[in-house]
Amino acid sequence: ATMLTVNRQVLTLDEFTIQQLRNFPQATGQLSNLLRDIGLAAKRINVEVNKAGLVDILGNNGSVNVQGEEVKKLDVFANNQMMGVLRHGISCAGIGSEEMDDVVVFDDEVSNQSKYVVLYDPLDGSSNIDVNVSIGTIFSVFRRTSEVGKPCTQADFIQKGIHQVAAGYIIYGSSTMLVYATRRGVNGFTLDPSIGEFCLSHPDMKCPADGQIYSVNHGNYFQYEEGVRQYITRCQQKNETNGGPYTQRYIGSMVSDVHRNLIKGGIFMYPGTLKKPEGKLRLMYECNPFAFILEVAGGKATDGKNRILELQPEGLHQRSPFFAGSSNMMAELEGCMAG
Ligand code: P6P
Repeated sequence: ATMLTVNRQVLTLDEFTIQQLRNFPQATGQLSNLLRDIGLAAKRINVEVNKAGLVDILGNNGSVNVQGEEVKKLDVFANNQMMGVLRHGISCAGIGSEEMDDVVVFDDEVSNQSKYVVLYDPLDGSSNIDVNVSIGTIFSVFRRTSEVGKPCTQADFIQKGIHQVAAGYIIYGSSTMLVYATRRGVNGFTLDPSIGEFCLSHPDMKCPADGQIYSVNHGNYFQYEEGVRQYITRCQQKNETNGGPYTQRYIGSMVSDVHRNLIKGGIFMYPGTLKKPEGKLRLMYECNPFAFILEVAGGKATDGKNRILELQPEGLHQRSPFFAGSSNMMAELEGCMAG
């Protein structure tokens, strides 16, 4: 059983991951180290994100990333923080980032001995930075398939989501939270600035099977396929007699929308459109991590037809339509999509 407190103190992330290690002696501790490293990067990113409004760190730095999007300085900073802690740690052989065309193989003596690789979006929702809307960091951890001791390879990163060892996100919101899942469960930690530690605030998170919140960008409504439009209409027609009324919430920051639905129940949709049939969200470092977290918490995640975690990736930055959240809401959506 997981202790929630030690001597009546709330467990910190470090104590929690070490406790997990004690409960599973066969573990090498590499994953615990990795999660602590990510927690450190998150604390450093959090400091800069909370400096909203200071010109020197906000605004565009003029460059454009592999997605063709204007890069904001905070994106670059967050990317460098994640890469820095993972490269200097002892548990990661290389990384793939939303901000960089190709994977970065660390290829040094210690890193090559690591059994994990990490994919991440260092600061998702960066278009929200300048308007002070909550943003987040998303990460996905795979066990490498290449030989430990040698440099990792591109193939180590292009794996089905079902093979993720862990996945999580940090949300820089009214409080700063780190949520991560392994097969054993989903746990949420809230940053306590007075001690600079993430503390276990949401043990064993579960996504309610039912919800009354649907999240979608109505601006694209007439570009969505018929089944999606039919489901949206159903949401709008819910009332006290059929499990409603529903409310529509769309923050435009995936981490915020999915985090709220994970806690309260709900469904998040980023469907394909006529212009972008594959949708906008990235499979490897947005859809896969959230699909893993939601499934461990009892929810579901599909591309409209297939389970996200079963999709065979082709490339690092490919997109996928994304529907995810409460299992009963997903079942109703699937009924509409089946036509
Ligand atoms: P749209 C933010 O830019 C992001 O990548 C996700 O965080 C968010 O869910 C989505 O795009 C919003 O996209 O097209 O609805 O503005």
